Amino acid sequence: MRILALFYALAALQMGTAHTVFTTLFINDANQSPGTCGRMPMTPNKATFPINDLKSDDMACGYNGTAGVARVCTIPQAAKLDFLFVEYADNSQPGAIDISHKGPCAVYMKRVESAIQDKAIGDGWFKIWEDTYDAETSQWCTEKLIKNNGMLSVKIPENLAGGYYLIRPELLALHQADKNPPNPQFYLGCAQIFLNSTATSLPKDTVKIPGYVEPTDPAVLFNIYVPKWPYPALGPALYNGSNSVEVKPVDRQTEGLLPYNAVVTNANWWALELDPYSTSDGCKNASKVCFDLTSQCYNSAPPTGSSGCRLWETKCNGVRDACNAGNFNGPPQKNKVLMPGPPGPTKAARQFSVLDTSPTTTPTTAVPTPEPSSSTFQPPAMKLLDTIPTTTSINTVPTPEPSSPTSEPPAMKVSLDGRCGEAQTCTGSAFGDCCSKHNWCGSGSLYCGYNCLADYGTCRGQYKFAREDAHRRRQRSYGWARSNGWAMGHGFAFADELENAPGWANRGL
Ligand SMILES: [Cu+2]
Repeated sequence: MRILALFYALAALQMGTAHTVFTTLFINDANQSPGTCGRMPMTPNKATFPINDLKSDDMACGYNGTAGVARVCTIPQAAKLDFLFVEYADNSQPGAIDISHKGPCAVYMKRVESAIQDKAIGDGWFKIWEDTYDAETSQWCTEKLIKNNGMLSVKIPENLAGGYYLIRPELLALHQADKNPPNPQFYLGCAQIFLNSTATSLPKDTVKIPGYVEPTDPAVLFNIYVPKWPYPALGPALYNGSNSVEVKPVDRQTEGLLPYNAVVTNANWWALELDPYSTSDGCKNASKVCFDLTSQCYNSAPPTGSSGCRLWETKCNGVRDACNAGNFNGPPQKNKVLMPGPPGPTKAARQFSVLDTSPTTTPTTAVPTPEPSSSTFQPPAMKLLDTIPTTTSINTVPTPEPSSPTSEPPAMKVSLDGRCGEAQTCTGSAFGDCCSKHNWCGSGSLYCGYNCLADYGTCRGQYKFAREDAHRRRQRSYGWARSNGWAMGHGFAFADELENAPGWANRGL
C-alpha cells in the first residue's frame, strides 16, 4: 500500500506541474527536430509554466524569449507550419495540454531585420490565424489541440513578403479566468524563420506585444463554466491579405543556416567534423576539442533534451579510447552524420530512422539546407555522406554485457538510429536504454515503464516483462487503476488508453 500511495503522490505532483510548452516546428510536415529554431524557456522545471502577467515582456516570446538562438528555419511561400505543444518538454511522458485548460489559440508573426537579434518585444506583430470556440462541436481550440496530438496547424499567407520573421503560437487557458483575482494563463513561444518568397505584402496594421491584450479585456476574463456567448474578440483583427503595404522582399537568407558539413545537431547547437590528425598530440588535442564541444552542447541544450549531445559524446569517447590504444589516425568514421535522435513524436520523425546501415564508398557532397522546396526539407542529411568505417568501429556503443539481468542475445546490435526490435537493442544506446512497445529507444516512463520491451533493452523496476506478457500486463494495470478509483482526468491516463483514443494514433511511442 505504501508503494501505491507514493505512486499516487508522484502522479499528483506531475499533474500539478505539467502545463504545456511549444517545442517543435514542422515545415510542410517535416519535423525540424525539438527545440530547433525555437526560442523557449531554458529552465527545465519551469519550461511548461504559463505566463500570468499580461504586461510582461515574456508575453512576446515566452520566458527567455528576448534572446535569439543560432538557427533560423527556412519556410517556402504559403508553407503549412505545425507547432507541437507538449506537457513534458523532453517528451518523457505523453500529453499536449491538460483537458481542464480550455481556451482559444492564435498565431502571430512579426517581420524583423534579424530573426536572431530581434528582441521580439514591441510593435510589429500581426495575427495570421485564430481559433476560439466552435459552437457546432462545442469545443475550445485547446480541446481540438489535444485531439490533434498537440499540433497547431497554420498556413502562411501567400502574399506575405519574403524575409525574416518571428512566428508565435499562443494558447490562452481560461480555467482560472473566473477566479478572484482572475488568472488567465498564456502559453506561447516563438520560432525564428526566413520566409523564402518573392511576394511583397505586409499588413498595414500591427500591434505591440506586450500591450495587445489587457488584464481587463472581456476575452481574458471569460467564464468558461457559465459562458455568455459569443466569445469576445481577443487581440487584433486577423490579417486577411488585404489592407497591406508593399515592401521589398529579402532575397536570400544569410543568418541561422546550418552549415552543410555539420555532422550532428542538438536543437540549435551543431558540430562540424574534427580536423584530421595522425600523431599522439593531435589525437589528444582532438579528444579535448571534442569533449569541449560536448560540454558546450549540454550547456546549451534546451529542456527538449540532449540526445544529439549524447551522440557526439559517444564519438568523443571513441576518439579518446583510440588515442589511449595508440591509434593516432583520425577522426574515426570521418564525416559520418550522427542523427539527431527520436523520441520524435510524429510520423515525420520516423523518416529519420534510416541512416547508418549501408556505408557507401563515395562520400557525397551535402546539400546546403535552405531548399525552398521544403516538402523535402529536412535536418542535415541522413541520406548524405558516410565513409567506410576507418579502423575500429569507434562510433558504435559497446554491446551490452551478457551477464546483465535483462541480458539480450549477444547477436543484438546496439541501436544507432533510435529504433529497437528484431536484432537491435536500446541497452547502451545514445537514445536511452529502454525499448518502447512501438520500438523506439528512450528513457522516460513510456519507454521504461509498463510499455517496455525487455527483449530489446533494459526495463525498470516492477514493470520488467517480456513481449508475450504485454497484453495481459496492460489489462491488469488498467483494471488496477479503475478499481482503485483513480480519476482518469487531469492529463494523466495510461498510455494505452490514450493510444486507443482517436487523436493519439500518430504519436506512436
Ligand atoms: Cu496548467
